[in-house]
Amino acid sequence: MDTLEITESNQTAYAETDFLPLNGTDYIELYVANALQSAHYFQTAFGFQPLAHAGLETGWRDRESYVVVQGKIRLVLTSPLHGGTDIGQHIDQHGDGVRVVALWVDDATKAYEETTQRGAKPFMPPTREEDADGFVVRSGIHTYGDTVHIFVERSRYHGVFLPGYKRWEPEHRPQEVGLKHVDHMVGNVGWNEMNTWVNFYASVMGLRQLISFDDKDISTDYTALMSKVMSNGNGRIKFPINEPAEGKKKSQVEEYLDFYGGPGIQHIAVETDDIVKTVTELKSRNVEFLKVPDAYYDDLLDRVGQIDEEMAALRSLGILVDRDDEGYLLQIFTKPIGPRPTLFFEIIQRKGAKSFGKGNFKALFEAIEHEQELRGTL
Ligand code: TYF
Ligand code: FE
Repeated sequence: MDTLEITESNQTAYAETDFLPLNGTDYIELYVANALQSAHYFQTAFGFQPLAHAGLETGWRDRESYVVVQGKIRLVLTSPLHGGTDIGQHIDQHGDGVRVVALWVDDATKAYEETTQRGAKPFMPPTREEDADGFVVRSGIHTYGDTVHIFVERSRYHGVFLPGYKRWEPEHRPQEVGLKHVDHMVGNVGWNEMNTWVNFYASVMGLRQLISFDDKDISTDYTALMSKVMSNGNGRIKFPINEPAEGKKKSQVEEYLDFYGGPGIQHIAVETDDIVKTVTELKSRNVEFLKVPDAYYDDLLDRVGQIDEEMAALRSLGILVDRDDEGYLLQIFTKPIGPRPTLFFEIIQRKGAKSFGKGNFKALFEAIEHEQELRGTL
């Protein structure tokens, strides 16, 4: 299988030919039934800080959004204000879920032209929005399912978030938990659709395949999937794409597709530089994580070698460890954050490793199967 590792040396080559330079994730917008309560949850449980609000008070009539922030991660929680909206339709079909993965660019007009010329389905033509704090230009294209990418050009904007939003300053602020930035965002697509979307990200957005593994690597008795990771040249945007594969029982990706009503964002991986502290704090706030069997830790040191963290702490918190050629990583997965077994979060700390925890797939997927069994969806 063809793989292309992005190294220091070919990274420069990309930068020169990059027709779509991406500076990073700008924001992630979720369509949710109750934006106020979702914002409260992300503050109280995950330590996000209140940033901005727009709604009736700011002149919007059909929707309201709360924006929360932690490190460089901005989440926008949006709800409709009456029936019959596209937002309401999205929530009815998918439940609370990610509608927009917004990407920070220097030139949103060029981003739109380059991607639509290469075959992207237009979502929003370049649009200038302004207020007293300056202006932004945003444009957008469709990706898998009902998910869209919005390109955000904000170098001439100095306001709190985007034009039209007001600073949101509630009195009480739960402490941050140490989340720094988005590491990767994974999409689940339909049967045999992985390569279609890999090609989309390559040809339309100029991303390259980072690593790949097939169902022999990652099928356990019941759960099977295939996955390829697409990355941009500077590595700030990493989009693994999963498709279901045949297994003995229902694939976790198929379960997602059934409950989400089609392709969409499966997990958002956020980076911390102290995973033991972050996970301890999240657990004290009742964020629930998948649990691997205790036996996982018995031969952990044999598999990953010497690590800085206390084994006892990792074991008691259920944090997973994997090593690659360049270092190691620590990771843990929340349970789905809503009623449907769809969207969840990953907390990751990288200590040199640039991979995705392949050595953990067996233990992780068995833990997911255990949850599927409890749900009766296997
Ligand atoms: O992003 C990744 O590839 C890892 C592993 O359903 C993973 O976090 C892959 C599929 C999945 C859960 C985790
Ligand atoms: Fe991940």
